[in-house]
Amino acid sequence: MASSKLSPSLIFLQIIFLVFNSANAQLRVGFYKDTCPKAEAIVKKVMDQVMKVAPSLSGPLLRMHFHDCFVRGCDGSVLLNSSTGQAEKDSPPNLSLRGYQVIDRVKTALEKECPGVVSCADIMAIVARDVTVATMGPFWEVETGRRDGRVSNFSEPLTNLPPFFANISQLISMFRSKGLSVKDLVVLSGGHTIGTSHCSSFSSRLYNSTGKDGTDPTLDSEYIEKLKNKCKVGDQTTLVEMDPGSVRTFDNSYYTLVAKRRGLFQSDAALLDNEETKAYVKLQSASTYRSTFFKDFGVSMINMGRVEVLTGKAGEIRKVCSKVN
Ligand code: HEM
Ligand SMILES: *[C@@H]1O[C@H](CO)[C@@H](O)[C@H](O)[C@H]1NC(C)=O
Ligand SMILES: *[C@@H]1O[C@H](CO)[C@@H](O)[C@H](O)[C@H]1NC(C)=O
Ligand SMILES: *[C@@H]1O[C@H](CO)[C@@H](O)[C@H](O)[C@H]1NC(C)=O
Ligand SMILES: *[C@@H]1O[C@H](CO)[C@@H](O)[C@H](O)[C@H]1NC(C)=O
Ligand SMILES: CC(=O)N[C@H]1CO[C@H](CO)[C@@H](O)[C@@H]1O
Repeated sequence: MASSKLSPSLIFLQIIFLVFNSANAQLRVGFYKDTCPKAEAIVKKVMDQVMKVAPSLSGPLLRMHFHDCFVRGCDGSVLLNSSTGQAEKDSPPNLSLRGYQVIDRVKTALEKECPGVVSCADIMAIVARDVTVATMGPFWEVETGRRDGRVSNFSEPLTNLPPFFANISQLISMFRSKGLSVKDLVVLSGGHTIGTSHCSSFSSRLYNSTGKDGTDPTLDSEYIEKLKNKCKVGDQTTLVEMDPGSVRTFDNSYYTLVAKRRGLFQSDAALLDNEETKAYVKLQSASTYRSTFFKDFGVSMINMGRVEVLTGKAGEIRKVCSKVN
């Protein structure tokens, strides 16, 4: 008797719970399990092809997810085009962002299989994981369920992305403002184990700093000579490997470099100016056993992938990643 009286109210409660729950929709692993079960396999298939012919896109594609997440959250806004040159992608910090066509290619493949289902923001999160794996880095389960934003603003990257000359307090506070910890900062900086940089991102450390002959006293002097050979004053185009010798291998040698004062950017060197980040650099540089960094990187990438996301009914699922619907 009691149960038959109770069940309508239980159903009512359940409906309330469902409504409440979808309004507070969360990212989760396997979000597309029912709506596009092959989504991740399709991304991987395209990425396997891309990595075969253009392995140098691994760095730019990992970086792209970071740039997306730090500006308006991971909402795909970094991909939007502007006819008047006023989009995020037109802003100076984007300078070396490349690989937009790869995202378009993945999107086209997904639209064929399940039109209007998989967001561009999720594609970037999955691609960032896949390029990490392709460079022999760690695998992690990517949470999905992000939706795409409709706004892209030229000036926001300048205020939201940490600049290469950021000091440790700026780095910590910019990460904190995205809900990311000091540990996330030092772990995610390890992404600089792959990829390249333009001379212009560090040449002030060679020619226009506070030490002898304008060099940066926090940068190894032998390394400065090597870098000066590659980057002459005012060079805006030359690319330099950030982790020389293993630029296409995701490993912990970034920390060995930073510990030896061979981190390329001021922001890399700054990790030695805080007890917690310095301890992490030392720990990882001393170990040949890289699994703690690998495991940490997956955790911090998941944390970064949660920054200010649009879920549930917010935003949209773009049909073409460079255009709002
Ligand atoms: C902590 C603050 C960070 C700063 C100040 C910073 C700065 C930079 C700069 C200046 C470049 C070189 C751009 C160029 O001149 O071509 C670069 C490249 C790169 N960054 Fe960062 N970054 C930061 C964090 C991150 C994070 C969190 C990731 C990803 C987890 C990341 C991944 C990369 C990758 C993979 C490249 C190489 C891109 C390529 O090969 O074109 N960075 N970063
Ligand atoms: C968007 O801009 C990129 C270059 O940033 C270009 O390759 C692409 O064709 C543009 N897409 C559209 C739909 O205009
Ligand atoms: C872009 O963002 C800035 C700073 O948040 C704001 O002042 C400006 O109005 C925005 N521009 C557009 C076109 O929305
Ligand atoms: C970091 O840079 C900011 C802004 O330029 C400055 O106000 C601050 O004093 C610097 N902090 C350290 C520890 O150098
Ligand atoms: C050197 O740095 C100063 C400020 O620190 C700047 O005003 C100047 O333009 C820089 N010179 C070059 C050649 O970049
Ligand atoms: C790929 C891309 O859109 N790059 C742009 C980045 O921003 C500069 C201006 O700062 C543009 O000239 C590039 O075209």
